[in-house]
Amino acid sequence: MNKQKTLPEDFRYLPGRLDATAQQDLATAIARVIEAAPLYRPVMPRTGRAFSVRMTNCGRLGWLSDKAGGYRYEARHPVTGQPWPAIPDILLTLWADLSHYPAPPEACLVNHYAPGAKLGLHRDQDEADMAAPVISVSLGDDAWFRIGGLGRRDPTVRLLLRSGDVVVLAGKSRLAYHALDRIVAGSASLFGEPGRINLTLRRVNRA
Ligand code: MD3
Ligand code: FE
Repeated sequence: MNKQKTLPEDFRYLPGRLDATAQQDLATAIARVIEAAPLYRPVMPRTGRAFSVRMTNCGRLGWLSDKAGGYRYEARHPVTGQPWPAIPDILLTLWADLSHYPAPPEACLVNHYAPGAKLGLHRDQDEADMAAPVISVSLGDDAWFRIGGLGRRDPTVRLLLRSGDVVVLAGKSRLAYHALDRIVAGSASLFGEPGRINLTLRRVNRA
């Protein structure tokens, strides 16, 4: 008997969905997003402990977390107080092609992993509309990702996410526990420096 886990149902892994040119165009568009809405380091509710990942957003709504208010979506950047910049067209097209959802994404969370950064095991459950998928796009260095089931202690399966890979979390995989264990610093040359950016397209409210 083995407890080898398989990927959850309704989890779509699309390796190399974006070619080198599309990755470069998207990296340029995200650099502009970061100029308007600088990366910042969120802190966890109650403990005030800082995330190792830096974050920002584009779209009407952005995900954030702080000590007093906890996890939530807000229309403005917590440091600049400005509305988030628009979601780049490349990402809107990707959502239209892959989401099977009748409305555009409201939020795009931008996660930046410097060498050593990680994201612990969690579920994404701050959205009111669980019928919409989450779509993830990886850029830059390779990263070891882990996904399990609906229970925190369910077995997990490891996947190396590489630049240009797209993952669609729909249906039964939408509430699966997952983690980003580590990046493989220096494995890609897209940014001219070590690091990884992950973009997650999200629907927050019901369409
Ligand atoms: C599975 N991001 O932002 S992307 C997150 O690489 C997050 O930055 C990781 O987990 C990263 O919440 C993983 C793949 C991913 C994204 C969302 C999911 C997997 C997911 C939502 C539900 C289940
Ligand atoms: Fe997540």
